[in-house]
Amino acid sequence: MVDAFFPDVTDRVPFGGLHGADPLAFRVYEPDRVVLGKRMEDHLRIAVCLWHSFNWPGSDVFGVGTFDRPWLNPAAEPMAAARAKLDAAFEFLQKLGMPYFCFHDRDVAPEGNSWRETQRILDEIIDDIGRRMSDTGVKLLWGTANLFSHPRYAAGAATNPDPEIFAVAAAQVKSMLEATQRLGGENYVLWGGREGYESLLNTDLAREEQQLARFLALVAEHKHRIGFDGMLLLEPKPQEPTKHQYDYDAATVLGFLQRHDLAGEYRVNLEVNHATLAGHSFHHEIATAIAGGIFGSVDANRGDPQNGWDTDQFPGSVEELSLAVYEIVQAGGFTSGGFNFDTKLRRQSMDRTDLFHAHIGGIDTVARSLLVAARLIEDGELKRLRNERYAGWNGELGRTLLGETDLDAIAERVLGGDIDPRPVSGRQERIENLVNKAIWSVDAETASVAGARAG
Ligand code: XUL
Ligand code: CO
Repeated sequence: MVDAFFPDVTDRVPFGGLHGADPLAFRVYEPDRVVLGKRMEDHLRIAVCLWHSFNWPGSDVFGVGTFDRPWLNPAAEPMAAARAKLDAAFEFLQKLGMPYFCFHDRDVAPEGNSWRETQRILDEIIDDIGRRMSDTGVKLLWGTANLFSHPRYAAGAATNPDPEIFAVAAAQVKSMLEATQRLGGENYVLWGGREGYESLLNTDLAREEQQLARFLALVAEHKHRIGFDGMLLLEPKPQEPTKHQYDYDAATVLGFLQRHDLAGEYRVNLEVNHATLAGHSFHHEIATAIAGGIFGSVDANRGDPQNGWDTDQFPGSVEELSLAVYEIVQAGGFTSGGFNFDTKLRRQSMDRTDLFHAHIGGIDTVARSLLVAARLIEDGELKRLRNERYAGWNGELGRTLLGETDLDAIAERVLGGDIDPRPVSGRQERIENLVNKAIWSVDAETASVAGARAG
């Protein structure tokens, strides 16, 4: 392999097992390990994101970039820099051995001086990406358009008070949706970065909702016109950068889709830290989307319990992810979705090699969560206890209540005395113990089996 940008990692990151001495080896993630009859890689469908990992210099609101990223040198010629960035990203993807990546149009292609020039640049870069994909076998999990960085989008894209900005955003999504299709992308994501408000004093909520629905209907119509067969995914987030974003959480998105007859067209891409910002657990967001029939894909990361903003840290908590992965696997697993690492290094992690350490640890956390989920499914007790709790609904009374009856008939049965309910335990602590047991037993097994396998 070429060692242009990541000389500390000379070959593909190996599996080293729990006791392996190499910090640049996976301790749990083994793509070919079969879990519940399916390869780990096929369960998880992991993607690396190009924005935080390759297009962000480590700047924050108080300071400039700190990262060692030669391809982001502002003095470089823009097209040469864009190609160097792709060299770095594909070298990383190959060495990390992940099957997928995700990107925004603006992560890879700078804007030109006119819309026409911007299109020409994007076209050229998309061809370049296509060549690298066929050279390496890396695939595109999803593409998306950046409708939030340029000053024109300060007041939103689809929900902007100016229809000219709606039009530019629509043209941008059309071209990025088509680029995603050209690259064989498996999904297309719309995160409403600035679709929300800063102040209600200058905002017409009803009008902005209509605009957003119209925009999404146009995108869905175009998807069918061009025959793109991936899923369209909305990414809920409650706030940041705006004070309030319309795609607040999974339940809000579901209600919006149903109000506008779009529920058959869109599903959701759920992000861990966005769930935290909305005051939910990630488990809640996943379960809500599955129950509502709109679950699609995941952006893996985590927040910091002490911060109220989107820190996008690499996943580190098996407790947080296991139950979400349990719901996903239990519901049949991903179709075209996957685990996209929408994750940022800390600003002090300035070495290029830090990107490897961060992804390796995060991927191992997701892999361990899959093993815990599989343990819970194989054990069956969690499902059995939950089913048992609702068993009455399968009986005659339950079926009658959900079928043909009315309040008079129900009240008559209650008066007749054959209904005499006795409260029963929800057994929450017993069930929580089951989850902990699965985590501990996977840890014990990882220590022995994976250690032995690594030799
Ligand atoms: C922002 C965020 C985005 C989307 C893609 O919080 O998550 O990066 O995933 O636009
Ligand atoms: Co995201």
